[in-house]
Amino acid sequence: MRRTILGVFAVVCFAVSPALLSAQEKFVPNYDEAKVPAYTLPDPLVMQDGTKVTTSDVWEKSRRPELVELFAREMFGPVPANSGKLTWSVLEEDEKALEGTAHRIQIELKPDGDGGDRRFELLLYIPNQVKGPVPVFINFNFLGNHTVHPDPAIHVATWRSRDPKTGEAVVLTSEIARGDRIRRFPIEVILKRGYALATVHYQAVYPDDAKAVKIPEGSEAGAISHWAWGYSRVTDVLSQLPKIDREKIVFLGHSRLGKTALWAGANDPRAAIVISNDSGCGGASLARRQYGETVGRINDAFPHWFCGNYKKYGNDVNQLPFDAHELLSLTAPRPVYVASATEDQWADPKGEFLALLNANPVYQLYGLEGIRETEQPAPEKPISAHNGYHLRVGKHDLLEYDWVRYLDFADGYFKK
Ligand code: GTR
Repeated sequence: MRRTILGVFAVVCFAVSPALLSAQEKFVPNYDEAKVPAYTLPDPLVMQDGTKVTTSDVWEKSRRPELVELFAREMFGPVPANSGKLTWSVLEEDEKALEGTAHRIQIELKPDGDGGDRRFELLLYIPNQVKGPVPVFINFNFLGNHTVHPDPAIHVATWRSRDPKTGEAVVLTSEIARGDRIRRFPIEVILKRGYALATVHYQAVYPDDAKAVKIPEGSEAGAISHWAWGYSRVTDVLSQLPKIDREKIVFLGHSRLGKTALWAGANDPRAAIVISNDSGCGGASLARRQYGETVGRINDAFPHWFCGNYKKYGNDVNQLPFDAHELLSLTAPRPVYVASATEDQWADPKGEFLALLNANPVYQLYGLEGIRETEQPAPEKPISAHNGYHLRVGKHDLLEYDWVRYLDFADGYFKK
């Protein structure tokens, strides 16, 4: 089989990058729990000026905005504003797609405003067996809409990126990759459960290219904020579709897109549930543990994901005015779900669990029980109260096992 440049690109960037890059840069991750340094987490319920937050009202009026502003200024840069003008049009649709089980719609979005001159395509599948508006998962994809399912009608993605061998700017496209990423998108399973799926190729929204995207010093938005902007523009469109229940929109993302889903959900109240799948450093895992990938390492490898100010913390993570538990708490009072994988030590599964645990006090302000367990649960023993967590056996990935947990969790919340 002919391998295209896309195949090579995928292998280099998504399969072996942590080990490869760390060897090149001589970064040695710590995987020894005994070597995790002592640390003190910032208290989500204490304002920068020392005032204690004791009510949900004060949280919403003062502390929450303070934290959003701190994350925007010191880590991600603000999510670009939208002028409110959003042009979109249906490029293709089939009410009897996937053997009659689904309504497939491919929509072109041309948002206006600070987001700039962009155009990207949303692929949407809505289950046919359900009468009335359905809940929807938004989950952006890494390699193009046509990689999420073998459905021959899905438009093939093309995007500008870099030839991994020569470093030259090229336009990437690949028909061979059609359906290659189906393991991350068990669409039939999702549809059977009565949920719609909305996906967009993340690089159609904003390039993931450290050479092309130069982040200045200060707080200008990094790539994660631009991708988060994309989640909100998709929400703009979904909210206008009669077949979609706009009160039941779930933001989900894997890895760098898990970081994105958390930040997008923090900024967009229309996300009813936020799910972080293996998001790790810069997402759900506690930076102060310095286990696996660290703030210093992520800034070296992916400087364009975050704003310039974040670089200050590479050598002294304890100076960060927040940690991941506070990013998670920005979802409150809406539920947040965090998932880890046993072989994804780079993302620090324990640090992901501890961040969720330490978001509990914010949920308690609302009389909600975040999670009950204080110890990380055993592999494949999912837990949930208002929030949820599981540790899947296996590698850094988003698989059907994870999806079924998310569907169960969403059922529990939406069907109450
Ligand atoms: C890794 C990166 C992680 C994670 C992952 C991904 O190379 O170190 O933070 O985001 O990429 O997005 O696949």
